[in-house]
Amino acid sequence: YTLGLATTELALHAPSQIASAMKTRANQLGFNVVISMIDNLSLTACRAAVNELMSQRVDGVLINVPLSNDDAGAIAQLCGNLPALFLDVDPEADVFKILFDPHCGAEQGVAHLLALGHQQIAVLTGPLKSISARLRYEGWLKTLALHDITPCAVQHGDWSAASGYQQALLLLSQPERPTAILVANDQMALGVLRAVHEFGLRVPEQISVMGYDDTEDSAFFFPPLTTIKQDFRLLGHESINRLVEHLHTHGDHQQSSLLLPTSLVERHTTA
Ligand code: IPT
Repeated sequence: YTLGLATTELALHAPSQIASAMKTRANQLGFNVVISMIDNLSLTACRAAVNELMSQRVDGVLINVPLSNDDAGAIAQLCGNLPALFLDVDPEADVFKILFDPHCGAEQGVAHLLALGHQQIAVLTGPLKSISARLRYEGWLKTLALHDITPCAVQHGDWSAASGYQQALLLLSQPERPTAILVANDQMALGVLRAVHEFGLRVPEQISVMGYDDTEDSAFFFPPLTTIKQDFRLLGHESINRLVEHLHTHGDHQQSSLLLPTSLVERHTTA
């Protein structure tokens, strides 16, 4: 078999580590994976990527592109009989999917900060065009609201370290300084750490920083990043297994979706 991966920007750490894990698992099973990368977050770009894979006659596709329920439906329709497994959709989306539970991850990050006694919590979300960024943000707000807390400041980044740096400068310039910042991914947290250091603040003594992803390098940030782990190796492994199983059974089995858990990795940016 040849499998196709339609993916969002591979310059980002998470999608590249996911693609790498998929390649590794596919190789073990003797399959090839061809990749088509979208250049902007739009349904048009995703359609183009899937069309490119179909023209290469792949036997199944993996779609790691953030899609709303309607857009996921449109892509599933475009795929027709070709098996398509989605990796970045709403857990409620009515498609064949494998996802990390966004509610679980958001809840774990907030719970950790609350347990440490934080009340002045700022949030830095991912790009709101991304369904996962929206779900993490909603999960944070919901969990904070259960404790009668609203974020003391909110900014939106684009997943990059540069945006984390820029948005953190804004968060830190507000009159009411947060004692903790919830960040929607580790790359932005990297930029946040630089901004915090430039403000002369000590992490974690004066301000805590919570990441999300636990990508390969996060244990080597300074200080080592406390974060919510999404096990990308497991995701890559399971997604290939599921898609291949689906091909073998000719889709006879009900397409069973999988929701993977996240976990808190406590390092040294929270106190
Ligand atoms: C998600 C990452 O958590 C985030 O850091 C960013 O890289 C994003 O991907 C890019 O789309 S993981 C995804 C499987 C929800």
